[in-house]
Amino acid sequence: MPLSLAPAPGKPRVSAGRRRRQLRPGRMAKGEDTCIFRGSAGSWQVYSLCSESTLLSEGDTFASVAENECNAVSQTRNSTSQRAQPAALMPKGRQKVPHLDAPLGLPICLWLELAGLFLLFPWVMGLAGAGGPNAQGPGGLSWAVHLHSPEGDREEEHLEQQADAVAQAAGLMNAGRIGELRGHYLFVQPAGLRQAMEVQVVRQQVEAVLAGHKAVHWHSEQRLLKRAKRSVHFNDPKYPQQWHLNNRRSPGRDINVTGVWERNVTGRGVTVVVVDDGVQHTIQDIAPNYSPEGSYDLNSNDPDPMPHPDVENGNHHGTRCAGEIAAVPNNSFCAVGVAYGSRIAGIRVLDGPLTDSMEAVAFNKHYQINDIYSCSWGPDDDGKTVDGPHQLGKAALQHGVMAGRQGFGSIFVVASGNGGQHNDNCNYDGYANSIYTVTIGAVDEEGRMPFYAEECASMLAVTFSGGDKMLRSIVTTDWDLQKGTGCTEGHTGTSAAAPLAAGMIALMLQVRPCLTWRDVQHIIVFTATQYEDRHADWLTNEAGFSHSHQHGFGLLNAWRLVNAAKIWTSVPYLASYISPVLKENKAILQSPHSLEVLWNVSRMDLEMSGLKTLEHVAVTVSIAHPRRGSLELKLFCPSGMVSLIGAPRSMDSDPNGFEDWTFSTVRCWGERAKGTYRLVIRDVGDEPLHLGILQQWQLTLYGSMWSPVDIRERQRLLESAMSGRYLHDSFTLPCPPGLEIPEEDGYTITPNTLKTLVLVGCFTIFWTIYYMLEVYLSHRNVTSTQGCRNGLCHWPQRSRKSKEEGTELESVPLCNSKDLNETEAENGSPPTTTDLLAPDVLNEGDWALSQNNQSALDCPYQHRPPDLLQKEEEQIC
Ligand SMILES: [Ca+2]
Ligand SMILES: [Ca+2]
Ligand SMILES: [Ca+2]
Repeated sequence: MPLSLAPAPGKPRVSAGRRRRQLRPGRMAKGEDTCIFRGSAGSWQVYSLCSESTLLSEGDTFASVAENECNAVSQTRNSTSQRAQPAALMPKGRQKVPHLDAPLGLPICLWLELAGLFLLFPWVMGLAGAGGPNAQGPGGLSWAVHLHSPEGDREEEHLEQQADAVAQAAGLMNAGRIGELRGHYLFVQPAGLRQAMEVQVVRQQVEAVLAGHKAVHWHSEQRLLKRAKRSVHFNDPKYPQQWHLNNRRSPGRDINVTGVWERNVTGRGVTVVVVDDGVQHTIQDIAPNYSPEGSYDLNSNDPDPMPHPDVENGNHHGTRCAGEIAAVPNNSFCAVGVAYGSRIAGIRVLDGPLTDSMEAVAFNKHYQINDIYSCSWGPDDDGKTVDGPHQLGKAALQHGVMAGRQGFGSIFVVASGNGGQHNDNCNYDGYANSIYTVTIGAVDEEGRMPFYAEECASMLAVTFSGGDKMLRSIVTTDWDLQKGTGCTEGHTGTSAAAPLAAGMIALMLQVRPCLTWRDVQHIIVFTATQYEDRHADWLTNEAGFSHSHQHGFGLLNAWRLVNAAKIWTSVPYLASYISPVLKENKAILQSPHSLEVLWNVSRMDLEMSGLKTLEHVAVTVSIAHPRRGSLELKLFCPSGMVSLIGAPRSMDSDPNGFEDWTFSTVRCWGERAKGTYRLVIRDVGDEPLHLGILQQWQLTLYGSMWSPVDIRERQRLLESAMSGRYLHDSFTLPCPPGLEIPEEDGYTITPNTLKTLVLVGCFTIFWTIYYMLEVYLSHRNVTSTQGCRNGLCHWPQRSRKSKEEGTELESVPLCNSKDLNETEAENGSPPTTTDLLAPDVLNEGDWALSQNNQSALDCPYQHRPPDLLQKEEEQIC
C-alpha cells in the first residue's frame, strides 16, 4: 500500500504500545521518538514528533503528546492555508517555542516530519504491506519476538499488553503484531541512534533482555534480506538498445519475449541453422552456443562454415543473423539472442556459385540435428525476376518436412524479400511461395511496412526490423573480421526479421518438441496479432483470421506463440486436392475488363482426401503475355475472400509470360474448402500490346479434416492459455516418438571411415611385401636344393589363357619334363620328389603321403583339372 501523507479518516488512534509509556519531562530531543497511529482503514502511518518544538510536562505520556502532535499535523495538512500557525493548533498546556516557517510556507515541524517519513519509509512500507517481518525500526534495528501464548478469552489483549511490557523492558517500541501470526510482534528501536558503537551496545542490551525474559519464547533480530525480482537482467552492453526484445521507449513494440525467458524458455534443446554466407563461430557471442555437428561449408566442401573475408566486406550476413537467434547473454559482450539457450549452426552456401543441387544439399544438411533452417535470402529482388527453388531444391524442401526432425518436419523460415523499392512482390519468389516455408516479412519500430519490404498473399506473419534512417535497426552480433567489431547496431531488412522468427520458433519447440512443420504454421496463424496500420489492407476471412498482404496474419508475439505451443496437439494429417489441368486458351482482357475462370470443388471431390478446411491454396498457371509485369491475378476462395496472388510489377517487362508458375495464398486459412474458386486475370498495362492468353491453370488445395467448429474450438482453447497458466514444467502433453531416420551423408568421408581406409591400405601393403618376400625366399630355397641347384627347376610359364582368366596357379617352382629328361640324361638317375618340391610346399602330411603313394608323387599336380595345367610342353614332371 503506498504511503499517503494525508491522514486516514477519523480520529487518529495511537498504538496501544505507546499509550501508557511515560515520557520524561522537558524538551524532547530532535527525532527522539515517533508517533504511530492507525487510520480507520487499518493502515499504519508514522510521524516523527516535532520534539525540538515540544515542551513536555510532568505526567505527560507518549500517547497524549503523540495524539496532540499528530492531530496538529493532521490539521495542518488538512488546512487549505499552508501558512496556518501550528501553535494555534496545539492544545492548552503546551507552549510552542517560536520558530520561523519553513520555505514554501510549511512549518519546520512538517519538514522534519517529512524527513522522518522518508527515513521511515522502508519500515512503514513493511508494516503497511504484509505485516513486515523485515521491517526496520527508525534506529535501524528491529526484532521479531514470539511470546508465550496464554490460554483464555482475552488472550489477544493480554498478549498485546505483554508485548508492550517486553518491548519497554528492552528499550524498544512494540510496532504491533506481525501479520496474522498470533503471539508474534515486531519491536523496533526508537529513532536517534546513529553511531555504530551505540548500535552495537543497544543490540547487545536488547539481546540480553529478550533472551532472559520469561515471556519470550523466541526472538530474532530482523536483517535486510536480499531479494531480486523475477525478471531478466543482462549485463550485455547493447542489450538496452535491443528494442525489438524489450522496447523501453515505446512499450509494446517488441516481440514480447521477456516473460517467456522468465519462465526459463530460451530455446534449450533446439538447434537453429543459418543457411547463409557462413557463421563466425569463434565470436564470443556465438561460440558457447555453436553447434559444429549441425554445420557445413558447401562453398569449400568442408565442415567449417567460417566466413571468408571478401572484397566488399560483406560476408558478415550469416553471423549477424546467427547473433539475433542465439547470442549469448550475460557475457558482458554485445547483445542477446531471442533464443539464447538454443544451439546455432551455420551452412555456408552463399559465398560462391550456387547450384540447384547445392541448395538441395543445404536444405537437408544434418536434418536430424538442425530443427530450424533460417534463410535470409532468395532470388534477386529487382522487381522483374520470377524464380524459386528448382527441381532438386523443391524436392529437398518437401523431403525436409517429411523426414527432417525425426519425421516432425524441418522448419524452413524464409525472408519475404527486400525488393519493396522495386515494386517487387514475394509471390514471385518461389521460396516465399512454397507451402513448406514460413514466410516472414518486416515492420519497423513503429509497426509500419518499411520501404524495402515486399508484400504477398503467401506472407504468414511479420516481425521487427529496421526502417528508414530515423528509426532504429536491429542490434546484433557481428563478425570481427575486416572492418567488423563483433557487434552491430545496423542490421536491417527482411534478412533481420526472419532470424527473429526462427528464434521464436525455437522457443516454441523447446516447450513442445513434437510440433510438426504444419503445427508451427498453424500456431503462427492463430496467435499473430493484427494491429492498426492505415497502409495495411486487413481483411477478416470466414474462419475469423485477419490477414493483410503487407503484414500476413500480423505481428509475431513470442509470449502468445509459446503459450499456444505448450498446449498444442497436432493438427490432423495434410489433406490435399488437385484439380485437373484446366486448358483455357482464353484471352486476357485489358483493364477494366478481365478474364474470369472458375473451378468448382464438390463434396465428392473432397471425399477421398477428407479435406474440409483450407491451409494453403495454390494456383499454377501458364500464361503467354508480351509484358509479364502488366498482369494482375486475383484468386477468390468460395467464401469470397480475395487474394492478390499476382501483383503487377512495373519493372517486369519479360515477354515470356509464365510457364507453370505456382502462386500461393494463405488468406483462406481455416475456411471451408468446398465451393467455387474464381481466378480473375486482367491486363493493367498502359499500352495495348498483343493480348495475353491464359493457356492453362490448375488449382491445388491443402488443408485438413478439421471442421470450422474444430478451428473455433482451437481458437478458444489457445486464448484461454494466454495467461501463462500452462507455462510451467509440471504441465506437459505427451509427445509421440519420432522416427528413426539416418543422416544422409553421402558426400563426405567421416574420420572413422578414413581411418578404416588407411588401415586397410596399410594391411594390403604389408601383405604384399610379405607375400613377395615369401615367394622370393621360396625361390631361393628351391634353387638352392640339390635338384634345382643345377638349373633343373624353373618357374612354370604362365599361359596366356590363364592370365586372361585370372586362374593362374600360385607361383610354385615346378620342373618340366624336358628339363627332367635332360637332368636324367646328365646325372643318370631321376631326381627324388624332395629335390623337385620346395620345402614349404610339401608339408609333413604330404611327406607321409609321398612315402605311401610314390606313383602319385611322381607327378604331384596331375590330379589338377586339365584347364589349370600348362601346355603339353610344360607338362609337369
Ligand atoms: Ca570452410
Ligand atoms: Ca552477449
Ligand atoms: Ca523478392
